[in-house]
Amino acid sequence: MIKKILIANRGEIAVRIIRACREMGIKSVAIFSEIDRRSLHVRLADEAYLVGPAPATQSYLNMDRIMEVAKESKAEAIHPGYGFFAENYEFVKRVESEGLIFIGPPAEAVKLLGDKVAARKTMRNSGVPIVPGTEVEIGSDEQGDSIAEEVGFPILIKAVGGGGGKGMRIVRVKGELKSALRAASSEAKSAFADPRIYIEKYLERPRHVEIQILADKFGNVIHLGERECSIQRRHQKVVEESPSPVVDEKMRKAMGEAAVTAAKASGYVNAGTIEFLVDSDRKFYFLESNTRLQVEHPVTEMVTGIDLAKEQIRIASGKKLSYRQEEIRWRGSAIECRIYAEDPENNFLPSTGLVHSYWEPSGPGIRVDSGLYEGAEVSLFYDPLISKLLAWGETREEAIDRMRRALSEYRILGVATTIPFHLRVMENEKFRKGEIHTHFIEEEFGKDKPSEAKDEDERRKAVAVFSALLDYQEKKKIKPVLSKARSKESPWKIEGRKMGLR
Ligand code: MV4
Repeated sequence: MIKKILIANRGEIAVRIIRACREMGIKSVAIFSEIDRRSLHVRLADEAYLVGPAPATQSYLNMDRIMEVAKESKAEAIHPGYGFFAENYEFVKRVESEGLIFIGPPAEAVKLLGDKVAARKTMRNSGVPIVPGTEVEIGSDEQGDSIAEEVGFPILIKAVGGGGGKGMRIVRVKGELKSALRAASSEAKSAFADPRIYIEKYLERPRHVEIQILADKFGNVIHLGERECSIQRRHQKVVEESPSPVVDEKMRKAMGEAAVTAAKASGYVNAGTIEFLVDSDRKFYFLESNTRLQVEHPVTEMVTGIDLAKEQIRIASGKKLSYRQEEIRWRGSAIECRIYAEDPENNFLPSTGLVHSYWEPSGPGIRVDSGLYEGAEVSLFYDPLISKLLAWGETREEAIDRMRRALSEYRILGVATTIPFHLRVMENEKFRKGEIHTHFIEEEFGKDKPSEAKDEDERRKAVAVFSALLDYQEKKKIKPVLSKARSKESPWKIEGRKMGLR
């Protein structure tokens, strides 16, 4: 077994991996930037090394420095978490060539699946259903024309090097095709340094359902069922759950088998995800794959009881899978709310500042994966995802009720968060019925939100301001606000002056 792992990441995912290491008796090495000195991942790791200034390009994306730390700390393996170097072919190559273990798939699988056209080809050849479209990049306007005719409008132009929604263009009529092909290609060139584009049939309001897989180095591949990820806003996932309200046992088996085939066809090893689009007839099509541990992996952990981070480390150490497919059992329902430091009242504008008070929810069925603590600083340097709140229940209804309860207990003061928005999703009639798709948020919350929800936001804000004040008084040992009520001046004004606000 690997004895020491460098975690090339920060925040909640670094904490998650350090926890797995600690449980397995493996030493953990954290890296941190100048503004992350006091972070939770630094405090929890066995060792921690400064890698550079706050901007990620100079710290968490500084390949030379990270390799240097790996050598210096005598780590045998590197876990990339998600984002940063997690799906970077050059990084995986470098790690492999320096004789270290990359905790993830082999470089060649990262390369193959990162090329969307090559991935589609691989899937088609092995019988995994793909969205109708091309398995070649578009070479000319004429070729684009004939393919679009064949596929039928509307079509979607995608970037070969893309993914995650960047550089896509919907074309509904033939007349718009030529200029769309041009625009998409130049966008792809500047975004991914790769101008190649291809065409797919555009599916209206599909669901996004993905399958978690595990593959060891001996060719054993199993799936751990699905995650429903349709609730997203501008290609940023907001809520994920397992099981999906549309997937039954038969469909899970069919999708799971397709995902296992996809993994085998691409020489996949370690934990991975195969994404599918599901249409209104519940037909599913391969979309793309994610060659990493995903943000939403805990919903699968909660329904299967399998620790995915630990399983990744075992696989990378050369162990066989701990489970056979027949041993996988799913129990109950799990939901994740991704809490972002963004202001839902202000068009989800990123919010920054000092987290001056922090109370996490707990109790039955609740899990919090976060790097937050009182005194933490939320900056614009990194991803705005600050916490993942998960709820498990015997039924989907119980999971939703627990999630509402936990969201209402959660207090993060000092930065605006998406907690109030999540409460509105949990209370939404269509969400509760499981009637969700990839355009759910724009359709349900695009317009003015209902006034009741507004009142609840106001109430929560007032509670937040008041508890911040009480908290401040307690720390400074000053007299309570309310004892000032006799004064002619507003108590808020007096307290404000004391706090130096004036
Ligand atoms: C699609 C699609 C409809 N038809 N492909 C967006 C992210 C990228 N990974 C693929 N995406 C889509 N591809 C076809 N042929 C709709 C989307 C899409 C989407 C997919 C998954 C989750 C959220 C989405 C939101 C908007 C569009």
